[in-house]
Amino acid sequence: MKYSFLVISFFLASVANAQQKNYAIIKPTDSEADIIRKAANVVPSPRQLRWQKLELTAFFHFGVNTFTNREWGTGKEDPAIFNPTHLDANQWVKVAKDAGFKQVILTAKHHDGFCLWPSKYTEHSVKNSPWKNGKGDVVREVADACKKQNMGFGIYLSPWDRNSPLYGTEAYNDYFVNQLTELLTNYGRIDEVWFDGANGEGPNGKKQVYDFERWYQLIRKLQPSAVIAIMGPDVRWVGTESGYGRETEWSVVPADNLDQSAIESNSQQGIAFKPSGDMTGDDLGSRDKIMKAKGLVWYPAETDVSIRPGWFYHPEENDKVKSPEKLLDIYFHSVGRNSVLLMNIPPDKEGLINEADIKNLKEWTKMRDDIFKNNLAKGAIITSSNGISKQARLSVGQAIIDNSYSTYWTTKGKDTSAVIELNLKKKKTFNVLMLQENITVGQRIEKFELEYFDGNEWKKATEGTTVGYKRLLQFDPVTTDKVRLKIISSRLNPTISEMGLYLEPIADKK
Ligand code: FUL
Repeated sequence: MKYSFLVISFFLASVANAQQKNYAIIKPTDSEADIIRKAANVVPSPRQLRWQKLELTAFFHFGVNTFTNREWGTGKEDPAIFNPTHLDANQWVKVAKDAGFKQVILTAKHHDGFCLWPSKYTEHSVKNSPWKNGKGDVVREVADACKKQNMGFGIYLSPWDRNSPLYGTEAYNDYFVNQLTELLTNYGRIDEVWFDGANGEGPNGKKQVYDFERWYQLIRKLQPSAVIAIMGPDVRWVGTESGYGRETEWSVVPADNLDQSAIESNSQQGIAFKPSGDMTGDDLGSRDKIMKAKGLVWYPAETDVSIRPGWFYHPEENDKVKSPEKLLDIYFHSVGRNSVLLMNIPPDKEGLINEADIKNLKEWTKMRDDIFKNNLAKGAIITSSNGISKQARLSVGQAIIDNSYSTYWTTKGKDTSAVIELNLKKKKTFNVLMLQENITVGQRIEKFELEYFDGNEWKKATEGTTVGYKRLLQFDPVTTDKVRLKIISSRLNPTISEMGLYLEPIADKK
């Protein structure tokens, strides 16, 4: 067999990317091939790409509920109950950083309306609490800790407010804009704004019609690099709070409300409205779904889950912190299923992350380190009959095991299937496969298989559907000196940025 290593300058690839956008409008006259081509060329906006690469983000649910031992506050709490004795935001951020998280999100205001910063627009805030004699600002402390420790910082601002007397009237939207403005202008860079979907009744029994469009525009203006999550245009809720994402997870999904006029004119080739349509079913982006679409958007999944049964700290849950094994399983089924994992680690009444959580986070981190420190594909001789490397000076093989996301393998011509063979040079045992597509080109792979040579014949080790930013698969251990990745189908040319083979030590179950 002849292998050809065609090397193409990276420059050409970046020129192609410049024309790609995070949406595509489908015309009634588009053929099946047109729709597939459009779907394969939808790419993340720069803010979405930065967010996707974080992989792990941490949630801090903290507020009056921490002191009342509730999950949803009433809005009638006395601010005097908010009194953490040892609040240390640097400890929160360090715990998260040590566990591999790259960004944190703080509940600046939950449904009770209590603000963790001294907002000018309400009395229901830290300014009327005994904590630091009413001079404290939790948002400031967490923002500063993130800056100091080089971590991303995001805010959760609950649209539902059970305290504000304005809730249920148009004036509440102004109130919300005022609070958002405080948060987006006084604390440096904000990387994520998280809007929850809850829309209950306020103190006057009325529900609010939220003016999301106005809030999105404000965020784009004041913090253009922030992603707006869940009730927003950039990041989609995966659809469950279990920590387990979809097996087949497309970041490109149909949107019913794509309209050229609603598309951002300024930057990032992105949309500025929340895509509508089915965002919680089992199949969001298959060929069948996209064929019926009016438009397509890059709308990636975020998997939120709490390390404890509740979102807020409750002392009686100290022995119910998820085990390191459970956290690892969640990691494989969230980050490993083309999603960002947003894990909640709620600080306790003292204002510290509890020892019980720290212990399990540490063990979980060690387990991940033990698995992923040693890529057994490293040093392999890699060949693919129809492959090319999209980076000058790199061979096809080097591009997928060089630990650099931007260098990648793809196919020549118009090939949508391919085989990449790895000669490991000596027998190795592994039971985890890691694959990454280069999503700056698009998400394309629809079906793949990993095979190993057992000395006589090729056998299947594992198989999967979508890859996206990252796919992890666990399987029964195999020992071999040769494996091949078969890309069986793809929307246009597939890409692989990185590939890994790892050995997950199987726990002694005795
Ligand atoms: C939910 C809220 O009601 C919970 O309290 C929590 O904040 C979770 C992340 O979102 O909808």
